[in-house]
Amino acid sequence: DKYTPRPEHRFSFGLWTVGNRGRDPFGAEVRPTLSPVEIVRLLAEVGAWGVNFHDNDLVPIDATPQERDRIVREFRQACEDHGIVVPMATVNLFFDPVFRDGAFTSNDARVRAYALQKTMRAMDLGAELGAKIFVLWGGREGTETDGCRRPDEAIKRLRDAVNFLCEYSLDQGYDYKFALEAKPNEPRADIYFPTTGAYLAFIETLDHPEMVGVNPEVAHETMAGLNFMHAVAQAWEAGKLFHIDLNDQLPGRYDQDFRFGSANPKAAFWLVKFLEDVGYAGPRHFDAHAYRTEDYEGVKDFARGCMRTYLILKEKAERWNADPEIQALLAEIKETDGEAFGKFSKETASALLARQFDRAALASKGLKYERLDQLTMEILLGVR
Ligand code: ASC
Ligand code: MN
Ligand code: MN
Ligand code: MN
Repeated sequence: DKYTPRPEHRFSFGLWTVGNRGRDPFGAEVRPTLSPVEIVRLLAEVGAWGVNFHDNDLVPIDATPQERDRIVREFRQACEDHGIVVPMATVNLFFDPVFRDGAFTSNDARVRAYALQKTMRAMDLGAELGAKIFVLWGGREGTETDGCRRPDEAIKRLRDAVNFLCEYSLDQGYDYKFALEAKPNEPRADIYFPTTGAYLAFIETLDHPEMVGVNPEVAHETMAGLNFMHAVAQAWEAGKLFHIDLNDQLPGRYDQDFRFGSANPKAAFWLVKFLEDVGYAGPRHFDAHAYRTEDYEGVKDFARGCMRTYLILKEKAERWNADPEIQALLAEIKETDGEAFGKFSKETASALLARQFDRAALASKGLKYERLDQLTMEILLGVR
């Protein structure tokens, strides 16, 4: 039907998402391991377009070069057999104990060097499989005690690492776009660069700012108590929305990574509407996982649900854009939305200084946003 995912929707999942085994800080795995090849088969079955991975989702950290080559060969074959592409790759700089106090920002220069080497190898791996986007999520780049280092030192270390990696990508001809992913906390008590906006400011200080953008995640911005769509809009407006991690999250909780749209469907609606209205053409990546209650079939329900909800909300956005009453309200709002002051000149400035404003009149008109929002709700609730 019309909610069936198709390749042009560019829906992707990480190996670690549908492959998530339900382990949490209080309990062990509840689902068996799926091999990368089995995950590719599952993704094809549910109708996804792409698969992404951290280096070690695909190749175990201690694999020999021979094992690596066999794994890559089999994975590539599975992707070809099932028509699944690899749009993005990333590096795991958080799981191994060596990164317990950070990777690129560690105080130990040997750890920083190892993190860089591991990332270069992950870039090699991604490039071999066709990835054009490389995500960096610094899960361990943070602190429990700020006695350990000054945060501005951490910023300098991260800059040195990203600059090095940009040069490596250029030198190898990989043509990567890097996408930096913010998160405020978890697994560290505090993580550096807690929001997408923080990364947007940092990017401008790099040697190759044009190669680096952001990968905002619904859950992460929501954990910080922020409006995710606003963060996405800022990234988009800056030309920096290189990738996106879709999932869902209730504010004030642990990192939930719920099925897309399942916690706050209204926020998900505004997000989908934004992405579709502006014509975002990148991958729609789901960085989420099934509830711990689920078995293999439940994992498929989870994955299908992410994509189906996206497509339902996309249809709702089209309905919103075509709704005559909503359009009439928007036209009313737009009525006095013209140029406010133009470009600065001595003339425009003195004209503006001389202008009289009737504040009371300006403040007296009802804006009908209650009506606008109720119409939105009725579309979302399926009665309009
Ligand atoms: C990533 C990414 C995250 C984390 C997390 C790992 O690469 O985007 O949010 O790693 O999903 O479990
Ligand atoms: Mn998350
Ligand atoms: Mn993520
Ligand atoms: Mn995550």
